[in-house]
Amino acid sequence: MSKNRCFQFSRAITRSPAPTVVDGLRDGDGSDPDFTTFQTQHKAYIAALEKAGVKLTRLPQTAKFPDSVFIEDAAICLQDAAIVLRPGAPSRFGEAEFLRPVLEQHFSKVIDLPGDGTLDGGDVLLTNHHAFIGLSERTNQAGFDALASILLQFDYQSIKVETPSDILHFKTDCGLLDEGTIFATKKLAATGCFSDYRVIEVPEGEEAAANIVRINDVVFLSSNYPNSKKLLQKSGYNLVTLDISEPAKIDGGLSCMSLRF
Ligand code: CIR
Repeated sequence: MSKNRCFQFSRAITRSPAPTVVDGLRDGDGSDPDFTTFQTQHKAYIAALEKAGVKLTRLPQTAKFPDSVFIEDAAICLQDAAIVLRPGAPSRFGEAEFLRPVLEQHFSKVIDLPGDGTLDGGDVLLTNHHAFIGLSERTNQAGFDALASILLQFDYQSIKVETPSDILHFKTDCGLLDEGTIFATKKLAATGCFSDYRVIEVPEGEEAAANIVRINDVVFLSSNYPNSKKLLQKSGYNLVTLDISEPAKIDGGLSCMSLRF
């Protein structure tokens, strides 16, 4: 096991947005993303991944699944194995099976989530030894049980968290900064789930900045959150800021647009 399997990555998988992304699921009735701007922002995200040192597998757009650009929700990639999930939203259910052949090209072991529970990758935060798994509208107890038993084989102890009900995914409100530090909203930190970790709280009013992603030496942060930027820079992190205004219109963040391993 490498020392920091939670953020040292050599590869990543992404999927290009399809024009149907404008029909992506969202909480509430916010405006549709602009497809052209979405594409531009996705390209910048891809360039940043490559600059961070990962070799990319870029999958083509899939009009059939409007939310498939948010590839993180369909699978979990570990060092030696991938887990095909069962996303909790009916329109996203087929994304996981659709991704399976690609995972088979990269991993000798591809495991299907057993049982009939549902679980979105956005509800799972991996550290070196723990898997925080948030119960949410998408992830249920059966999904938690199934994933926790698989992850145990790979030396992850799972920690179940009741995600506060107005948060879509567990990772909507947190992200890993380093092996011992988590950036989290006050609301999520208040659940007490991160008691074994140092928590840097997202500045008040900038909760949407919480979904950061650490890749090798850099931390991706959404642009337009100046207080978060200042705080993380002061704390010694090397930041890359990315404009994700269009994914954000359909509740997408930085972590969900790639699978890293
Ligand atoms: C959805 O509601 O499923 C998508 N529109 C957004 C998914 C974002 N995924 C994530 O944060 N892991």
